[in-house]
Amino acid sequence: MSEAYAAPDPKELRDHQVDGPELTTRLARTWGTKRGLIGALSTVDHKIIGRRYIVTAFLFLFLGGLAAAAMRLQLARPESRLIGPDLYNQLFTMHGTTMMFLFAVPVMEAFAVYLVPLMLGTRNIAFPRLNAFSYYVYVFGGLMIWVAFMLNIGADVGWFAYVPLSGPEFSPGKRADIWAQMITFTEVSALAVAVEIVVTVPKQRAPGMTLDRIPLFVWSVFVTSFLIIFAMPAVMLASTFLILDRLIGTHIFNPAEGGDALLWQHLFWFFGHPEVYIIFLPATGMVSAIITTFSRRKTFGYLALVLSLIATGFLSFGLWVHHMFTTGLPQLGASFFTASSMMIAIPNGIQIFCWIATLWDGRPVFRTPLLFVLGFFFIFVAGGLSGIMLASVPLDTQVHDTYFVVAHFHYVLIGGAVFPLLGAVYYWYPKIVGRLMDERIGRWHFWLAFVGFNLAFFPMHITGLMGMPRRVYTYQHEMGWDNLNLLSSVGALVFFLSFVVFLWNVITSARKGAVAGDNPWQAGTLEWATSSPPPPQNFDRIPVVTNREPLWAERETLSVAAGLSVDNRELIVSTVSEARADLRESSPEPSVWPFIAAVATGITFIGSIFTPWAAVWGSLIVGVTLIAWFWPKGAKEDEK
Ligand code: HEM
Ligand SMILES: [Cu+2]
Repeated sequence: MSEAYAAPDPKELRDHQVDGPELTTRLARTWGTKRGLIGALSTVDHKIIGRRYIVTAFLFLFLGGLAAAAMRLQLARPESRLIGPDLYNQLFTMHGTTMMFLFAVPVMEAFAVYLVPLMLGTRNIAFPRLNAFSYYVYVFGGLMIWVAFMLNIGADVGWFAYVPLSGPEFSPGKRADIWAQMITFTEVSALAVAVEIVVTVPKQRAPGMTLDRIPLFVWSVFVTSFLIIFAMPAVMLASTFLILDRLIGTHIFNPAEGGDALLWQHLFWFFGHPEVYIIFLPATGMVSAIITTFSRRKTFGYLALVLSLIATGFLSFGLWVHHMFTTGLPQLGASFFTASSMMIAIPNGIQIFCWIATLWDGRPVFRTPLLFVLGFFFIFVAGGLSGIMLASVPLDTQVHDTYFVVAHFHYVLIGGAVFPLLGAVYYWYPKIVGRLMDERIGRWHFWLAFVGFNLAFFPMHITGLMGMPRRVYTYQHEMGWDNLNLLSSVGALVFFLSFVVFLWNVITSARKGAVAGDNPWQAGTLEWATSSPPPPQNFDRIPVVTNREPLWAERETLSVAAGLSVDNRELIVSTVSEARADLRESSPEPSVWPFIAAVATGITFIGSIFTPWAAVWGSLIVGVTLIAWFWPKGAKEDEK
């Protein structure tokens, strides 16, 4: 954008020329968000967008949880007639799709959008308008699939939508079309956020934040963003092929016409396996942050942790075939993927070792965030063990598509991601809201969640070994699975109850919690160097970093960089490895066009479910909104 290159006005006010409250109010005016609906829709503040993102993702968790509750209610008794097979198919599809596409990935990106600029000591994320756009796209995509479900045209082909079942022959009607377009659509949003992070992390770090001083949470979302950039296009390609097969009669997945049904599975799992790590890696970043702060000690093995993140990222792409062991692949290939599936246990093991060493060596303070991390250890290790069992072809062949698998991946997903995430909410809530969450209710929440979770999912290992297949809406009394299923359902109920307690804590603490102050946990990283909640400009002056935990090293005397404009949105662009301040660049102003562009994109995608021409006309409209979005407002200044 041209305004970025406008020559600085020598008369303009810089931040070393004003001080104290005047500096704060002037910067807040420059970076603030306008009041009213238009202001809310055009904001580009990463904190406002991040907060919305987090809340929206938790709303989708609630919807996905409702679907799970309905399933568990149905499965509580044998031969139950509560829910028929058709609705059950929709329920597990909605549950899986919502949890994976609308909750787990977005919530991690949401935390990144909120935290990364604060942790890096900068004033906004790179491409703030794209950030706004991606949030709206995410909301519209999620709404689209849930509205379809309410209208009884919900997807019913599973979150993996295997062809030919999801193809035109076996899934007539609009259900699979809606699913396919929603996937492509929401992944646009995931990709956009990944791109923002991949640029923000190397280029916008506070002066002095060299590569080995980047907080581990930032490293984790940085690596994750690359996984998103490489993995998501595979599933977008797959869903686009699917809609082409369904809508305009191509035969990409149709073997009878020279297509290939297995291609779907390869594309889907090339995305689907890294997906697990897209969810899990940011969670490890959260774990590292919490462990370091609450054991009051520098993270043990920082370099080993960073390298494990990167190694996990690479390895996760070599594993997709273990989801396809029963499709009759060549023997040698299967052996290779077995070996690499087991190999991924190595970096995971290293991470766990470093965390335990940090705790061991420190003086751990057992507050709620740390409790959730300990719960994570326990559940995740159990999930890892059943995973190693599944990585072997003979066992996988036995328990393939049974509840053993359901048990395994809930251990990994909930233990590996949801527990750290809940810890992260307790940990960063005071920064975001300005008040602490209640500790006593937090403990209740943790124990209900921990007990409920294990009660719900541990018995599924056994029902699975006893042969209960997944994705069945009922079973017969003669099979002998009654008691275990009832136990699972009761456990699920307790688990849900824990979320009610959680919600209660979140809501009441916003008004009645203890006022947090800047740094209630005495943490070491930069997000705690500003007030809680942070002002629109994040920092009055950009900190200069000489240490991995700057707030531990020089508590009161953090030095600062000076020279940024007070009345224009300027931020520091730094060099990639040494993070030397390189140049000043202006960050885009608020604009309502990303919102309008998202609406136009949404209409295009919905239209294309009904006619391929919508893609053509829609693109034209989207093009117009993009022109308005990028229209150079700074042209006037250039002329000066
Ligand atoms: C709130 C507690 C949860 C309960 C009680 C629950 C329960 C279930 C059940 C019973 C199924 C099996 C459906 C079937 O095969 O018939 C299932 C499938 C699944 N769950 Fe969950 N779940 C929960 C949370 C989650 C979370 C947090 C995630 C992801 C982050 C998740 C991801 C999935 C996936 C991907 C499937 C596979 C869906 C499919 O086969 O299409 N679940 N869940
Ligand atoms: Cu996998």
